[in-house]
Amino acid sequence: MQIQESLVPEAQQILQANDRGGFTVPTAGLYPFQWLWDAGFTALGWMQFDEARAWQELDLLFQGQWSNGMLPHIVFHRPEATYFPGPERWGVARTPPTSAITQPPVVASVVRWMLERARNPVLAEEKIRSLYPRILAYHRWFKRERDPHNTGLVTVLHPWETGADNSPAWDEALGRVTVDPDLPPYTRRDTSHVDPSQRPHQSEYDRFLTLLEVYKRAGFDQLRLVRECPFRVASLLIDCVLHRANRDLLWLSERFGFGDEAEIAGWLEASRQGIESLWDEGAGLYFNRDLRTGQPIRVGVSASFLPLFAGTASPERARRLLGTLEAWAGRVRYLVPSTDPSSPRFEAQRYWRGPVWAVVNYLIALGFSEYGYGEMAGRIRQDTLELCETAGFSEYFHPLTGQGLGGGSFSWTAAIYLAWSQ
Ligand code: 9WN
Repeated sequence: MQIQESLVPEAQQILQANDRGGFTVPTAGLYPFQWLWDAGFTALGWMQFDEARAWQELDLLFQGQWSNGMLPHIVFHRPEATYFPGPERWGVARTPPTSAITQPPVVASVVRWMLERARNPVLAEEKIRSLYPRILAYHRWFKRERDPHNTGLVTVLHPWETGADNSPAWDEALGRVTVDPDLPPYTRRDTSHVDPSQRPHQSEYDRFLTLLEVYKRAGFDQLRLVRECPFRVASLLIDCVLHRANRDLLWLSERFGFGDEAEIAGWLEASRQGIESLWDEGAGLYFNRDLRTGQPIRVGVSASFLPLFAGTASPERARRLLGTLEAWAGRVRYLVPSTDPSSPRFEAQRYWRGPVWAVVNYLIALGFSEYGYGEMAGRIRQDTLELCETAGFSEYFHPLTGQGLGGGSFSWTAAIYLAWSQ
């Protein structure tokens, strides 16, 4: 399908309007700070028309990096009252303040894609030389503090870390978190910006906020939380994105002679086995895992296809995944719904329980394309572009009607449009 050229300037204008002087907010009001994986995709969008600004996005993201290497999921560069929970509730004493959890670690892959697209390779190399040690420290943190027993799978401590906050995959694991009877009172802000039918339930928010109190009581001690946190899952979104990011980090290490290849190759061998242990032969899909019970979480979600993006799946498993997605395609108009549309838990307009997300589509399409399934990759790309062209640059989209949902003028949706327009 031909790109409507007119939307390229509009997508660029969205990034410019959401620019707060070096970092880009996902959308004004609803999300007024810098988010980790949003920043990665947004940098890729900036790369299409302003390379210096693209690299700056990552520089500002790393202003939030902790001394132990952790890259937090939100950097609160400046105070804003339109979002909850803000820096006061997180209680992290550093400048700039941040949250205390992470998000899908897309940065190393984004850096590689930016280098491959760079028209100014001198600037790219200069930036990569400064970013590389910080990304390596971040990935070492994952290994040291979130996979201390070298299982090959990261322990995820909050649904927000997965990026897919209210996915039905987390229902039971989150349901087992007892709401803190002394939970300090709070007022949600998200439902003042977006129709509540498109957002998580109150019972989920009470548990999201309870987990913050758990971390604070533990002094943010990761090794303790990996043992004791009441919410502990293995998330395909985190594990597959991290695996791919480590492949790209290894590639950067080789290319620039940083010399870390052996260490990274060791991580990759463990995570390849970890991810492949999540395969379910009967379902023809990968499932997330509940790490408190050790049991697979048997609900198909869009992340179930990400071992293609990681590159860990065998050709046979890739073929099965294609068949599974073709079956899903028979039930929706637009790919890829965030939850299996035949699942009783599928909700077409509720956030991560059904809607289509452009960034996840980008990763899944790349995966299919790299396994030789160009037709499916093209279908996913075309659906995404069509959604933007008919509904605008929404946060997410209704998989049956194409209606735009959640926040509007959304940075990462515009960025994916730009990245796919070249
Ligand atoms: C919590 C910013 C973020 C995305 C997440 C998405 C949503 C936040 C929220 O918005 O999460 O991190 O408050 O709902 O789920 O993937 O990074 O766009």
